[in-house]
Amino acid sequence: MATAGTITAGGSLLELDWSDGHHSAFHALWLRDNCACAQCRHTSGQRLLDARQIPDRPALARARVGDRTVEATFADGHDACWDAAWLRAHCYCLNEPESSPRRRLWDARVQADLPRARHEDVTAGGSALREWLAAVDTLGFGILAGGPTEPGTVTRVAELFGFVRETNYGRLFDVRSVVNPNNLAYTGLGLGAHTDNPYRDPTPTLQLLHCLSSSAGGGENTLVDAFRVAQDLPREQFELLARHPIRFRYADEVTELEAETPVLALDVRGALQAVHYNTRSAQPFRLAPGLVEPYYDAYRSFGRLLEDRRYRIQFKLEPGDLFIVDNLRVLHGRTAYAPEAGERHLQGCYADRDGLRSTLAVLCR
Ligand code: OGA
Ligand code: NM2
Ligand code: ZN
Ligand code: ZN
Repeated sequence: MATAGTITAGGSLLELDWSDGHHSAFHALWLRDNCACAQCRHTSGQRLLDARQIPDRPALARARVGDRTVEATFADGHDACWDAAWLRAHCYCLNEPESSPRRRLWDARVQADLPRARHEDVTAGGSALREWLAAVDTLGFGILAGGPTEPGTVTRVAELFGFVRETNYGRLFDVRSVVNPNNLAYTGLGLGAHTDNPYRDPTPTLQLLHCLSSSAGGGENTLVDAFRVAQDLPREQFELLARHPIRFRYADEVTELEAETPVLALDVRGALQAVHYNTRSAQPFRLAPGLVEPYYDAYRSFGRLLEDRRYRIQFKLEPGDLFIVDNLRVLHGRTAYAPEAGERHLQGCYADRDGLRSTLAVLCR
């Protein structure tokens, strides 16, 4: 791996050449902070050394570069060591290509190749579970077909990979038409593409919906990759939706939830991180007068694209079928149905992405 090493800059840098032709320069300070010796790292992999204990500008006195390990002695006498492959993998020089995100954006054409698996295969675990979770991670949704119609199945599926996120709607909730609904989900009305619970902080990152019965006509589900749609927004409209937070709210007799977030939330690098879109719970916009019209233009053009046939997919859940979505990326909706003309009963629950990714990583070991 490492073919040569030289201490430079008065002991403050270690330059390494690698067998893949790459050249790295590690700061002595960084190396000391990441020393893998038994004094600095616990066998669990957790750090014993605290960056506050390191001298401000440690200097390297000597280095020995081996094929598998790199060792060095610091001027204060500390003998340090690192795994060579670990150092190569953690090189922080800026000419390295950014690791490509696992995310794969999609549009309506994904209908021809849905991330769909059989319920019994995935619940058996192993490679079928791994492949399905990997698809959910990259595409932001997945379908499990042909499962049982037993109530409570939805939380058992969440427990295959993570933990149920309990909310004011319960550990699981029944989605069917009821008298005096506290949420439009509990009617036969169509629901435009939306993310759930944007009024919650933090918003649940996964939602699962499982079909117990669906004899009523209509009530088909729609999904759209809002990250894909956001790519096609004119730049000024994208910026308006990213720079101005709006508020979402939900209230009933025992609950009053409110959260503020932009429709398009960006990370510190300026890349899209999360979408929050729910016309039912969005609160009146508070915008500078000069922004009211431009903001509405952007909000409505994004909302219209979310329903555009070019981007969205539509399917009918049969009893036993289930889908999961990344609730900060893939929006879900349903077409209207007539509650008098048959039964439609879904059960849903929330869960979180970190648990799913953890299970996926363990299955990939
Ligand atoms: C929901 C929802 C869709 C459906 O309950 O949040 O979006 O198919 N339901 O009923
Ligand atoms: N339900 C189905 O987030 C929302 O308000 C959508 C959620 C009520 C749990 C509906
Ligand atoms: Zn050490
Ligand atoms: Zn919903």
